[in-house]
Amino acid sequence: MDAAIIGLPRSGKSTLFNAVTRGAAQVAGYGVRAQPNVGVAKVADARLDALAPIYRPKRVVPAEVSYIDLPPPPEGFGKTRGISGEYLNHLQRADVLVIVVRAFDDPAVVHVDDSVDPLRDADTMLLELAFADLEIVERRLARLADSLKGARASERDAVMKEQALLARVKERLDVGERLRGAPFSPDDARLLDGFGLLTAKPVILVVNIGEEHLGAAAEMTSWFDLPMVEVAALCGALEMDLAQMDPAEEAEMRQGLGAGESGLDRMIALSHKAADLVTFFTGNDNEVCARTAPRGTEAARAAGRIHSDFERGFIRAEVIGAADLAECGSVAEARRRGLLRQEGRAYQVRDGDVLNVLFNV
Ligand SMILES: Nc1nc2c(ncn2[C@@H]2O[C@H](COP(=O)(O)OP(=O)(O)OP(=O)(O)O)[C@@H](O)[C@H]2O)c(=O)[nH]1
Ligand SMILES: [Mg+2]
Repeated sequence: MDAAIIGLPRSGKSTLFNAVTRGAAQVAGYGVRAQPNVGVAKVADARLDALAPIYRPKRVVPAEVSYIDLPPPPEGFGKTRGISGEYLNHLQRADVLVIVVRAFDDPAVVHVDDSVDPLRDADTMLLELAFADLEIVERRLARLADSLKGARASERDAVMKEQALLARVKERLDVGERLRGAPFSPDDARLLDGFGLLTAKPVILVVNIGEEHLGAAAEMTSWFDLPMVEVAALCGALEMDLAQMDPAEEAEMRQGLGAGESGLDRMIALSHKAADLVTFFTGNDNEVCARTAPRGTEAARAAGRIHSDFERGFIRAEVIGAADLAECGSVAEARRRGLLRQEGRAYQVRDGDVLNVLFNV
């Protein structure tokens, strides 16, 4: 799964990127950098931790989210066509958009709009996404109008249907509504998928707060009443420092600071949730893995994500909920209690399933 981190200049994108990926991207860049930063974050999952003692594996492998940290586009935001070209391509490729807004006070860090106002900045960024979509839709509508001129009667129907759909899309965008959650028929949704519209993507808003506001993080998330947007508040600078420490030291620091549950873990979990993935687990004495698949994925296909042989030679899967297995303490005990379900290739994998794939190639 790919998430793109975007936001106004100096909102803390690279800081957040370093925190989630435990990376060392350049912070306090000046907005102009040739290459985006790319890295991977591990998804913390208590269920995976609970499964480890059952298999006593050599490795415990968490699910991952790929993050790309994009420098603001050279044209800047706040005007139409801010998002275009290569920048647009990056955003179109992402499964989830993470918008960082600045809420920390620091006179040494200049804000592009001269004042700290996370609500305004969130609106600015969401508006930019809508502008980018309007561009795409209007360009396509112009092309369709052209193609209608020389079209044969047999082609006109399809063109006019697309025109009508895009007109509906434009109407929504014009009144400031995003496409995420819009009631389109499956056929229309499929057609729209091909356009890579940004407001159709899940959005996570990260409110980058100062250390002094850590106690009010939960309250600050409630300021943002944005439909279909998940909000997480965290202190980017602090999370970046914590990410460089070893786990024990980090836990101690968190406790001392009252930083509580990691805003970062919450953000990564939200990225995951927003993309509507289910997490399932596999285990043996070599490794215990958390893996992801789009909701509704059938068992054989999910098994193919583990190894292509598993899909080709899929016979059936033994399935048990991770919590049930952890409670049993061993696979043998789960079997004894009759808790292992036998599921066929069309079984839709559920969040939290532990899968043992039986296959034959
Ligand atoms: N006090 C404070 N400063 C922060 C925080 N997060 C980021 N900063 C500072 O803000 C400045 C910009 O941070 P970056 O992470 O480089 O921001 P960016 O959005 O990647 O910036 P550009 O890539 O230039 O657009 C740096 O000086 C950071 O140290 C924070 O939570 N608290
Ligand atoms: Mg940066």
